[in-house]
Amino acid sequence: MRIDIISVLPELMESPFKASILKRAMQKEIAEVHFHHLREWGFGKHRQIDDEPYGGGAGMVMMVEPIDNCISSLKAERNYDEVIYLTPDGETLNQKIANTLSIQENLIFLCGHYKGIDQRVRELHVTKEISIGDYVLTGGELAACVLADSVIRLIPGVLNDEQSALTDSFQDDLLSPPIYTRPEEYKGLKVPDVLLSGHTQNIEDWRYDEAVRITQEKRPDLLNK
Ligand code: 6GU
Repeated sequence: MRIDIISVLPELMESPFKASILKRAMQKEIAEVHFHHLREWGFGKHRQIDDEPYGGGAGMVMMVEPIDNCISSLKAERNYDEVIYLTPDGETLNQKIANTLSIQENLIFLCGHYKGIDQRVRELHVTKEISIGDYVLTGGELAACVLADSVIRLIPGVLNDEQSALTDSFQDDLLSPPIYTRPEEYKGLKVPDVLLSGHTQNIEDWRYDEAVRITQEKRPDLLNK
């Protein structure tokens, strides 16, 4: 998978791809992430990329032409499955969206800033709008990292069997059951006997029952879906 991320602040997004599982995905060439500094497509000496809104009002608007030129230059190189605009008014990211995107080949992520982008960028290029939740961030960059992480880890070969995404919370609309490691007892708190029993079926049943109980307690909305 190739992800091209367009932003005015690409430096905000470098470290998540330089550690742990995402780093390994890059090294194994299962995923590649390319950053594009929108300023390089800006106008004039100041590389202008935003301007005042028609009709007045507070805040600046990201201009259509630099973004159009940047996206068009990428599209001239390869076909893209989706052009995703990260915006608080997009569809809220969930595991199903991540699953769907994880089987795509080429994606563009466009990070919004200021008051947002000129509407004509949406009309010309954007095929999907995604938000990561009902709160406002200063820009789409952190959301782009969250989206990229949720998608890249699902690509076959990124996680090993032990990390398998199939047992993730949300993959079956259940939260994960409690987990324990050594020691068997700590400050009077004991690991449940069943986990020490070696009885595979009982362990599996216990984990499922606990997952249902915890989901009922914390996120009953998931059970009612
Ligand atoms: Cl994608 N962008 C911004 N600026 N704020 C957000 C968001 C995105 N998702 C949730 N809040």
